[in-house]
Amino acid sequence: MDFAYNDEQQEIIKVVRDLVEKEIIPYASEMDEKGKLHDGLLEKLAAQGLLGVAIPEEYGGAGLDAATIAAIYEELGKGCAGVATTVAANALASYPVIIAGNDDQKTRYFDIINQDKLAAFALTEPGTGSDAGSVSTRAQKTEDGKGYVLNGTKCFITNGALAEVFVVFANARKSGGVRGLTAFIVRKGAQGFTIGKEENKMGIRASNTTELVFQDCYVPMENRLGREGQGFRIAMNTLDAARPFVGAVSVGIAEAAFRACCEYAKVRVQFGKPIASFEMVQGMIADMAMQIEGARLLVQRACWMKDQGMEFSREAAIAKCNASDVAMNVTVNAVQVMGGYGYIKEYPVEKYMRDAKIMQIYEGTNQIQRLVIANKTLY
Ligand code: COS
Repeated sequence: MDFAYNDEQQEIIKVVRDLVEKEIIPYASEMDEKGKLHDGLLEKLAAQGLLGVAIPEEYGGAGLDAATIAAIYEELGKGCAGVATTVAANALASYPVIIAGNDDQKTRYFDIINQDKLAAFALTEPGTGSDAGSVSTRAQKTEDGKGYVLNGTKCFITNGALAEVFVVFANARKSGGVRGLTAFIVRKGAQGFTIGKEENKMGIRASNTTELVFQDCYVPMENRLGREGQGFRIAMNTLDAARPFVGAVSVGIAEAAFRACCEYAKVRVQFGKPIASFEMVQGMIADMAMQIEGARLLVQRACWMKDQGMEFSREAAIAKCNASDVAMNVTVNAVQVMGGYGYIKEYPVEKYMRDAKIMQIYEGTNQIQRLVIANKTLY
């Protein structure tokens, strides 16, 4: 067992940490306020290869293992979870193609991302959240059998208005159900495909979240990923792969909030002493430290299992669920330690608290994670 990052991982972490310190932290509050990325930031993230971390090397990506990707996302999470979400959505949208794409699809799709473009994963709909199999966007095969026509609306899609390319899940069976779910690659600007309303969110405000609307949108057969009806399995495998990364961003948020409140506790004097010297505050600090260390290890274990080629969907759910609960708990307590100063926007911890909340919701609510964990444990 080895708990240390190797030299290459340490080098990558250092590069990302520098980028976070110079290009993200100084603008995090402004991005949160404005609800968008700082001008030029995307290009800087792309220049470091951060949009293609999951893309295999033979297709021009970094081909990093999951453990290294998680370490990168933790660093980004420390800086701004909205930025981390934007970048991580590219990995989320890369996995369906890694899992089910043929050589031609991989070449075409990854070429787009390698040109510093964003991608998006479109599963969720207004009526389809936890029950992922209930997708009502319809994919009707054309009479000549050469393609499909998509009709329906997706919602809460990260990078919706920014992405150049999308993986869209639609049902090829009129009767619906998980066995009809099918995955498609759709390009921005495809006829019949428009970007709907942009959401005004509580947290991760630097990231872009929109609806996607498909009205008689034609998708050629060569853009279907895998077989008709294979979409549910592709979506589940993708979410398994991506969930530890939500855990990693959560650890980053928790770590940033933890550091901020520790620094504050050491200089905030009440009753003639720094509040860090009070045992009730120390108890909170110790609990936060234990939770963060544990969460990081569980994230890294899930990634390690994936990298070893082991079955890891239970561990992915554990990593995501635990780390996001930790992030919520730690950020709430960081605000508590900082009192009134924690509650105002002059300090970053209230943002961490807002950002942490979505980690318990997206890529499968923590109720769904617990369901997966219980089912995989019991049966
Ligand atoms: N990997 C591979 N296959 C999986 C799988 C996984 N992780 N989870 C389920 N499957 C397979 C099952 O084996 C089953 O296949 P068979 O019918 O051949 O046996 C099929 O998929 C249906 O599985 P199940 O009956 O368990 O599906 P449910 O409809 O009950 O849904 C949950 C299962 C709830 C786990 C799933 O819908 C889910 O993950 N929901 C959350 C969705 C989500 O994360 N949304 C976030 C938005 S996208 S960012």
